[in-house]
Order: sequence, then structure tokens, then C-alpha cells
Amino acid sequence: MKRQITREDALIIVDVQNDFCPGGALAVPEGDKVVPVLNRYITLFQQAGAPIFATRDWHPPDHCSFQSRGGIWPPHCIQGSDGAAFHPELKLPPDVTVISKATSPDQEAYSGFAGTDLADQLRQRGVKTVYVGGLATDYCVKSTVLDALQAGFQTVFLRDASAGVEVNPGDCQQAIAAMKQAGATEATMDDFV
Ligand code: VGL
Ligand code: ZN
Repeated sequence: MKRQITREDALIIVDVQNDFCPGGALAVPEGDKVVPVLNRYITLFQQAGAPIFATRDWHPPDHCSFQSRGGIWPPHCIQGSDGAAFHPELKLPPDVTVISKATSPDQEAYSGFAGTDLADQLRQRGVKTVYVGGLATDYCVKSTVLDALQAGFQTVFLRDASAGVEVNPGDCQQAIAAMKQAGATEATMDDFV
């Protein structure tokens, strides 16, 4: 059975920012490979009149997740920097809703739902099912998927539109298992009409 996108569906593009792509401060191996795939999903959702959201990691310069403050990451996605900008080839539509997260110095937020109004915005538009892809599978994509399920949305992980950091080998596989265990399903472009 092929999936047909309707107005009750939404696309959530997670953190497709320069710092998470090759050459960036916290590069996901082959992170930029998700860009052309996401562009195809963007076209599909746009044609169906379905809303599109793009989350971005949007840290102050002294964010608690940085090694300088005892966190585990090098500085990345600092508000307004080139590294924090969306990948230049990502074709976000003019009516995309951008969701900035982890914007306060003392709060980490991997999920696009954490500390944002994403759930309210989805409900306001009558969204029932969210399709989630982007960077990184084993961090922000996973967290966003788990929170979407928690918030009551049917949730589909877009495997071909996601890539992971893989700090430890197997992290992505584990993340995918955890998402499925929590009730997410998985899809790739072939599953759509
Ligand atoms: C992310 C590490 C730190 C992500 C964000 O977007 O997956 N990973 N901050
Ligand atoms: Zn971050």
C-alpha cells in the first residue's frame, strides 16, 4: 500500500544545518546526502498542501552542551552564524515554519518539541501524522520522533532522509529500534505515490 500525503500530514525537517554537514563544527558523516532526498519530500508535501516545518539547533555562544561548559559537544549552531544556517541546497518553501530550539544557555533540547510550540502549531492545523527526517538520526531526529509520539501524533521516520552521528557504532540502529519500539513506523520515498 502506497502512502498518500494529505493536509492532515506534516513534514518535519530536523536540523539540516551547515554545522551538521561535512565541513561543519559537528558534522554528521554524509549529512549533506539527505538534502536532495528532503527536497523531494518537500515537493511531495507542498503538492498535497501539507504543512512543512524545519527545526534548527539555535544555541547561544555559551550553551551548556558545549565542552567549554562541561557538555559533550564542540561549539555548534550558534545563533546567527553560518554554521547555524540551513544547508544552502535545502529548498525550504516560502511558507515553511521554522522552529528554533535549545535557545537558552542552560537548557539542552534535542527534540523539536522541547520548549517550543511545535505541538500546538501541528494541532492548530489539524495534523494527525508527522513524517520526520533530517539530522541526526541518533540525537535530534530520534528525540523529535519520540516526543511526537508522546504528543499523540502518528509518527513516521523517514529513513532515506536521515543520517546519524554514530558516536558509538550501532547508535543509529539502536535509535531506529527505540523509535519503532515507541510506536513509530518507517518509510522511504518508495512508499509514496
Ligand atoms: C544535535 C548534537 C548536538 C542534533 C544537536 O541536531 O542531532 N546533535 N546538538
Ligand atoms: Zn546542539
